[in-house]
Amino acid sequence: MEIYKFAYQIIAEAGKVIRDSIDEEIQIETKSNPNDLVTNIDKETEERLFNQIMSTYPEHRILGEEGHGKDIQDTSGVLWIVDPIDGTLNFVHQQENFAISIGIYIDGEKYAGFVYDVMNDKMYHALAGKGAWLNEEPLKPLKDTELKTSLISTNPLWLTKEKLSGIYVPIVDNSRSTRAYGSAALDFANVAKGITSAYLTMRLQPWDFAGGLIIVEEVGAVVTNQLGEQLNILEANSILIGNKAIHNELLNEYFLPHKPLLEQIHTERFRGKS
Ligand code: 2AM
Ligand code: CA
Ligand code: CA
Ligand code: CA
Repeated sequence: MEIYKFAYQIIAEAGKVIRDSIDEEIQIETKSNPNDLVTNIDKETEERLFNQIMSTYPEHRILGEEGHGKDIQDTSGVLWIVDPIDGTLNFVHQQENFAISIGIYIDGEKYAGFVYDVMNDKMYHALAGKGAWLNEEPLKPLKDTELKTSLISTNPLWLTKEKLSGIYVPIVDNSRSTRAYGSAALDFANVAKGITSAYLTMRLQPWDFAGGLIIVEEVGAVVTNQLGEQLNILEANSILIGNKAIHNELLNEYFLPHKPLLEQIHTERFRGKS
């Protein structure tokens, strides 16, 4: 079976398993800090996807948030980048507004992206160069917008940071309004759908953006870090996505004027690290 159809099917099935068990008690553990949670469902979903991919395509490789492929250093062959639950805090507190996110890359080239809004049964998916869809419906090319008449999304945490507030506060202030959805993958899907015009955040991991990146690019969004640089799918980075006009406005009028600070932050946080 074509990899794309296979991926679609196992993601939809994994989502159904989560929906069917949504009222069951979950086991919650903390990771790096008291607000960084992981549940048995995050782990079981990654395990299920891993086992299905491996039994059908033993030669493929999988990088997942919850443990698989942490030693992967290169993009050769078919690489699946998996976030079994993106928006774990929403999953724990709301039992909705979370997604399964998968990006598939072949020898480092974009192949297919999936963001599955599990509780709403909305599958955002894209085949690189062929288009992007929400379930069966093609997503339309994005229209240009400007910040002052746009809804954007970010994580409010960045407004509380002393150095970064100088960059983030004017953006939030000059937007029509700012949203915080709590799932990076759904933030990408929302930009792809055109219901927000831009999404910006200081730090995402490869599994947060690998699927969404392919979907938004298919509808004409520009995807870079906050210095205007390309993302590397094996490295954490800052994120700036949006339709062409708002991406240009945000990059040139709000981020690049702070280039020395941003360079320093990127060097400290990301460069030379994986
Ligand atoms: P998660 O739910 O898969 O952990 C919340 O604003 C968004 O940021 C979610 O997509 C969440 O993914 C992600 N996130 C949470 N902690 C993060 C971290 N330390 N680095 C990068 N992304 C993170
Ligand atoms: Ca997590
Ligand atoms: Ca995530
Ligand atoms: Ca996750």
